[in-house]
Amino acid sequence: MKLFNYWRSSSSYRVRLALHFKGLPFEYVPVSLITGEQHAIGHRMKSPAGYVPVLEVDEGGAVAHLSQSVAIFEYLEERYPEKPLLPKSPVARGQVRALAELVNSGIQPFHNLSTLNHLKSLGVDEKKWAAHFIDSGLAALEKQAAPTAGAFLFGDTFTWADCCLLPQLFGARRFGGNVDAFPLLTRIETKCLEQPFVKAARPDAQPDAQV
Ligand SMILES: N[C@@H](CCC(=O)N[C@@H](CS)C(=O)NCC(=O)O)C(=O)O
Repeated sequence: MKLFNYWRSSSSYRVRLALHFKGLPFEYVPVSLITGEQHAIGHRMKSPAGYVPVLEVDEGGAVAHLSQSVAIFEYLEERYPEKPLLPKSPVARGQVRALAELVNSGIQPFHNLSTLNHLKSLGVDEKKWAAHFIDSGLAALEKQAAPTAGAFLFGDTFTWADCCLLPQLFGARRFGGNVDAFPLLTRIETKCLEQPFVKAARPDAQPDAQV
């Protein structure tokens, strides 16, 4: 598998977490969002929206390009079920998916690069906009996770919810968010960061990192 991604992109970080958790080898292909490589024709053929991550998979010679981190989670879960990132019961699976979607569709799109660039062009203070949605989204996540959290965001094993949490807190700090306001989320982040597979997926450990 090849992962077209960018070290600081939160959706890319989510997929790296899933791949490293499952112990799946992959080739890291950097796509710089700073120099605009996501808009190059070659990349647009893989992701017409011009987004990372894109996972290239080769199923017996049939090459496919999967975009959207949660759709990639689904593929990895079905294709490599041995180390699951979802619990067993249908209700628990729904709850984990809901936590992941709170981040995926309820927070990240509001601070995506193209969203912020467009807001800026309209004269909106894009940093205030981003901070608002990050803070309100994390507040909702803290509340929604509380009844079912354990050592991790859902129960006592690492799930898709954690794959979304870590990059979102990383992004929140980038945008100056006050993550200390969310003690449950930061407690779980500390636990996650102790895991060796998480260390390998972190933005600062990637070959294109500029830290
Ligand atoms: N919902 C998508 C989001 C993909 C996405 O928004 N990627 C961002 C980086 S995190 C991107 O490529 N942005 C480039 C741009 O906006 O120009 C996912 O989960 O993969």
